[in-house]
Amino acid sequence: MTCRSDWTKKEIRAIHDRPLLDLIYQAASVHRENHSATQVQVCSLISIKTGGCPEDCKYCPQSARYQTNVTATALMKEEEIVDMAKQAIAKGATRVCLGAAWRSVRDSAQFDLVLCAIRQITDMGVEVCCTLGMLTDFQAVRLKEAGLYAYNHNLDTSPEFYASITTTRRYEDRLKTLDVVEKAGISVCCGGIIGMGESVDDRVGLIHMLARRTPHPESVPINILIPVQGTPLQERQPVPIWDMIRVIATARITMPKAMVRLSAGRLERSLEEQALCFLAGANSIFSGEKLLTRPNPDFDEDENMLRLFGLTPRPTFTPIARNKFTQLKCEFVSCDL
Ligand code: SAM
Ligand code: DTB
Ligand code: SF4
Repeated sequence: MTCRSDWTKKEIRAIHDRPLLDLIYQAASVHRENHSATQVQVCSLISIKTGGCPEDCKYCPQSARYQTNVTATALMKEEEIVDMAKQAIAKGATRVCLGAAWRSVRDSAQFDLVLCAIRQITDMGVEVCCTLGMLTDFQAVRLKEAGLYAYNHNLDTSPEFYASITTTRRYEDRLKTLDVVEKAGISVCCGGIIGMGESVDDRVGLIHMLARRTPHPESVPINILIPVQGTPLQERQPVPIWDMIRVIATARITMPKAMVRLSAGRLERSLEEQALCFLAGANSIFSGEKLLTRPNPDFDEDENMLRLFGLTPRPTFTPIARNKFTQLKCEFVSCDL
């Protein structure tokens, strides 16, 4: 199947609104044509710098503007990051995502430390992803040279609804960072959240923005809002699982080759509900008892779930062999910051 980037909103809305079981059937068919339907990528998140973020994303417990139970911490030490990654890999993660509550990356000893951690984790033979906020071209090139496989930077919702969620940056800033990432040859991981009070048109609008990119993002995380006490979205009621299934299936049909990641919000969902999400085309999860700050199913729970469904963890995309240039760079920059 060829990947289209000329989707109209009307076409995407028509897919989204199909009779539910018909939609799931179509998404499952597209999934099987483009992926091994028995493999699920198991990713692990490490919050390397938690809280104290100057941005005002209304869903986020890490924004310094809201009184949540998150305590702002300094950037973790390199050895700690690498140790946590080792533990996650030992438990079966094949992709490790490092998250920092930064508005943007600053060229500093802190960034050098992150680069060194990326090099070391890449050497363990897994895909390394990170999400550090906005980037310059040069920073993206340095991340690529360090071996970074992917960069996560979500559009979160439609361009129209975005300003109701975040006011400290514009949608265009997000799009610009995605272009910077792509230009540096780093795989794009970009998705959104459902359950923030957006309309169906906003969900379609988000998928439209993603599915019109050439190429499509290689990874599309779909988060269900975790309403966090102290954030402006604390009172949001959970969305019905059918809404999540429609969004996953629509992402799968419009972006057939993407990894569609069932991200935040799984802890509150039953096995039956998660099984339907996999059937509708999700083929990746975050495992481990913590996301960035919120609880999540642990590795053992997920291993049991995958076994029950007859699914197996997907091997990594990356070659284990280390890039010579990366090696030279790592020796050049001190890793004992
Ligand atoms: N600061 C970086 C940024 O904004 O790109 C990276 C970290 S941010 C926490 C990564 C993503 O996590 C957000 O774009 C959002 O989609 C998701 N997220 C954060 N808080 C969430 C919540 N309470 N419920 C669901 N998803 C959430
Ligand atoms: C993504 O889309 N979801 C992950 C990852 N990318 C970085 C983060 C989810 C965070 C959930 C809220 C928390 O743990 O603080
Ligand atoms: Fe900061 Fe990212 Fe949270 Fe927004 S989503 S407040 S940028 S950590």
